[in-house]
Amino acid sequence: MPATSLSEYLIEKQKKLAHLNDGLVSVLVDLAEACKKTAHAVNQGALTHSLESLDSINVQGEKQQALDVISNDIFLAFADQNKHVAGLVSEELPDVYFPHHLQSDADQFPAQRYLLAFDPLDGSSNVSLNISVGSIFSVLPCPDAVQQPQAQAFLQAGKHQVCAGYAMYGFSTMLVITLGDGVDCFTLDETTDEFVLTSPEMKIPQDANEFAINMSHQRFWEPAMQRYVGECLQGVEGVRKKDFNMRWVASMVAEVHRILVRGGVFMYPTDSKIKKQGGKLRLLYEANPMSFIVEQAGGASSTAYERILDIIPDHIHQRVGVVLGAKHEVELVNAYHNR
Ligand code: AHM
Ligand code: MG
Repeated sequence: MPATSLSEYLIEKQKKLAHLNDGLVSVLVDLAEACKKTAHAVNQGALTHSLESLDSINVQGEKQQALDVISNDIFLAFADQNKHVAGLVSEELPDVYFPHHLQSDADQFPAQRYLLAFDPLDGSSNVSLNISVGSIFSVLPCPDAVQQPQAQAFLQAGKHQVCAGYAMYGFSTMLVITLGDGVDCFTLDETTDEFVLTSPEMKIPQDANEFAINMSHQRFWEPAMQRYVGECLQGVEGVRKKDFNMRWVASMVAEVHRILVRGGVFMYPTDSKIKKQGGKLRLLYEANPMSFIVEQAGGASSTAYERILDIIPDHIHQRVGVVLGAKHEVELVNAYHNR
């Protein structure tokens, strides 16, 4: 059977999904192009001196890497020329960004308009180590018929996303997307510069024997999280009656991809150290898109207390605790926390 390209896939999906209009297709095609360009920048690595840290600090209070800025500029450039993008928020920008096309063509905007939220380079503390990093994106409907939707327009629960995805820059560049109709994975064929469908209909098994958490924060965890991980560590002799493996890449894209490929559960819970800020991971462009993907693959996603996709955000850079992956494991974590 001939390989299915991303464009062929989208034509087929348009026949099936009412919400997949030409505007949304063009946004998704541009996001895929931005991911290709970012992959190229990441692959060039030390050759272009892009693996260095900068002196600048982003809105999150984190030191920026040169590649954080390069990848952010790549995504902005694509949004600047796509009339279906009404505004965006990025991990690297303090406020809502309005694409240039809005300024140049003030009176005309199309009916099909979307809001983008993205992390242009997630896991960027890994770039100097040549460990996989990725880009994460979320597409929301634009609720207002106003030219420049303000931050309030982005404060929609994640269940309203019309599309979410990530690209992983690893041995090969992969693009994983959901349009609310399952999860499909594409691999970039560098000989044709096209994304080709390689793993359709990815599914996460409901049970797991692998967990991912940064164990160095153990002393700050809530008792319920101590209990859950403690029971995993007891192994076959303990209450869970099975051995668990553990992984921590410190790159959420790589962790979620592993869970889609071979199952497991990923946790970055809130704890006594980061409670004030709500957690480590950002709701709009990390937790929400990954939760949409995981749920569409048959998994579950919560803060350890509530479903992430139900949360109505307070502000665009809100942070939350994240527990996602195998449904039965997430349910167990929730049960321990909600007791
Ligand atoms: P980033 O967006 O600044 O890269 O931060 C998010 C990353 C996630 O990819 C990963 O799960 C987590 O931070 C790792 O954090 P830690 O270094 O605390 O283990
Ligand atoms: Mg990130």
